[in-house]
Amino acid sequence: MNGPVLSLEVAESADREEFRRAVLDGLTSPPRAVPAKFLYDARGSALFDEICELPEYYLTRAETAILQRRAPEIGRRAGPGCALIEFGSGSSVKSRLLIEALPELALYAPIDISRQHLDATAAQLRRDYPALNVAPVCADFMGPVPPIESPARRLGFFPGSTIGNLTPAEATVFLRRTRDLLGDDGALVLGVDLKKDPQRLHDAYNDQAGVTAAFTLNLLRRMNRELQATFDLAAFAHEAFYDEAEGRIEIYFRSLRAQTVSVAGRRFDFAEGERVHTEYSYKYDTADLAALASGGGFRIAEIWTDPERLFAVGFLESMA
Ligand code: AVI
Repeated sequence: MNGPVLSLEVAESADREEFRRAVLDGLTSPPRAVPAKFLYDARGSALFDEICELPEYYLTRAETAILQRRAPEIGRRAGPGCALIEFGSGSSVKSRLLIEALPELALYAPIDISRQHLDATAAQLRRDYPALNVAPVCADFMGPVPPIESPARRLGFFPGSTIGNLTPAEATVFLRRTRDLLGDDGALVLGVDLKKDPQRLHDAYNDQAGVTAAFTLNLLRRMNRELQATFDLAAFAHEAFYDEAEGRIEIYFRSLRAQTVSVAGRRFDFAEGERVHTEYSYKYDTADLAALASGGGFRIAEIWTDPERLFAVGFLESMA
């Protein structure tokens, strides 16, 4: 009777062990880093939702406006009866724009690492679209995804410039795997943040209200709670800047003084000013996007941008 609860507990302890290993590895070998995916515990996900509403964080608004305007064209390009597969679906807010625009949609398969998020989202979508076949897949989209059973043409959806959080090498691996999942006649709707005035980029990751700082420092809170760490949150600061040569935002937490912190029973010394990397957020221009697409096995059929050219949504088709 208590099977599902038990399996959730097993999954939680496996997640915690993965977190423990990643943090210990990341703090032991220089340059120190903790993978970005660990930023998204329940509080981190809620903080990220707040980031999306910030005046400085134009990405979500710009992309939503593009999708609203271009949804009919996406529907025409995709054709009737396709299966929509979303990578890292979260609460599937943007996917609703596509669900409503895709004619005779055969299936919607949101892929997300969080079982709770996935189940809640699927239940809500089934209520809102009773005729829609919702087939959630609980998986890390960066790893192998279990097979999705549907003979329909596949349309992938990877919005939010989440691809920007991957290094170019990781992004290429992701796209190649996605190309295989989508098949020879598949297509991918991909959102990317565009290169622009560095100040505008800087402001988007250093908001006045300090929400992005809270998002970064929440990782320390999570280590304290889940790994019995002793981080003093007041002794570390969020740091984010745009590296123009690399075309990416880099995000770190920085030690404000020399200190020793215990994590999962191990002690780590931090020098004053020492940084631990948490995120990259790569920015693209159209040439970067074309190179990224072709390296991943796709050709660009269309690129749409907003009037200020802040953000781009590409319609990519599988190359044979
Ligand atoms: C999820 N991802 C696309 C965000 C970004 O803009 O790179 C994550 C983020 N980190 C701080 N602010 C936003």
